Amino acid sequence: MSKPKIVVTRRWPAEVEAILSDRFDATLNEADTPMDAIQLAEALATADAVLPTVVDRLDASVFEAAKARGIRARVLANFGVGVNHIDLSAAKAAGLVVTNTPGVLTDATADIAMTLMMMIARRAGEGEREVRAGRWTGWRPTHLIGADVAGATLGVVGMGRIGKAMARRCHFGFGMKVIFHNRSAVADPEVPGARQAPLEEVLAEADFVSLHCPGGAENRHLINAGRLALMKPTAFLINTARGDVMDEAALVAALKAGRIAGAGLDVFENEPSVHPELLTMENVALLPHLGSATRATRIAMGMKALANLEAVLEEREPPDRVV
Ligand code: 8YV
Repeated sequence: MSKPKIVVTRRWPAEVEAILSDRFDATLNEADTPMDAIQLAEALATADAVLPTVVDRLDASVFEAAKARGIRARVLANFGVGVNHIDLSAAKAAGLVVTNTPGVLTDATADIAMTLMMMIARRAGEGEREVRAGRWTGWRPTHLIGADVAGATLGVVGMGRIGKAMARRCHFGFGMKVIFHNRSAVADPEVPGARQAPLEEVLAEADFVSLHCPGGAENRHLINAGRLALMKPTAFLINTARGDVMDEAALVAALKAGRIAGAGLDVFENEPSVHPELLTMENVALLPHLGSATRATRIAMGMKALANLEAVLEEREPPDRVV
């Protein structure tokens, strides 16, 4: 019996690619270049499964183009938890199961949110740039004074797995208070004293607001000019969720006007481009979407996608079905 045909849209960890090549007739992306809409439609029309990542824009037109040729694929086993790059209703209508990889990237992503929080609170990027540029003139009492995290209030927007992991780190590790917003009631926030509140209240009270809600239409520009205006001028915004959750132009305007103190960003509205004014701001820390970028996490993500893919192709219910 011939092996099922799969298309892996980007390079995956070598350990996982080896398993995929062994078990499937796998087309790997040796050059690791992003696939365009035509290539994605071709993959859906010719393979039994497609394994995309966040950079593959699987919108309705891609499914239409594939349908015109006849869709062969039965599953989109996404490498990652966020699926806002996939038009889920178009995928479902095209007869595809969509799966993701929740759970395995929780700690790695919360760690990057922590990294950004510390970078912006203690002006680490600014200080590092100064040292590297040979501009450091020596210690002085008023040099690069930052903000304390101990005793400060963390505001979590989206108290799912990653939001809770961030809250635990901040509370148990750094002695921070936690207030959070979540669209449904959270029975166990896993942090003593953590209080669920409307978004506006969280924004107004927090010293560090950290975004952990899904991207996509429902949360597009959730953090807009009006909501940024609710934050304290001394408060910082951290985004490790999705770029479209915040209005990047409104964020730039708020930073320029000093309406908030700074921002730590791992995700952007139009990755990999970053609003040019953000690049010039010292009170902003910028990372290239590193949330899940640890070796063990990326392998675990690949193995989870593999388990989902195999389940669908073997006509079992996949562990992480999205639609
Ligand atoms: C991934 C992420 O690296 O899982 C997610 O939603 O944002 C990242 O951790 C990326 O999405 C891979 O597709």
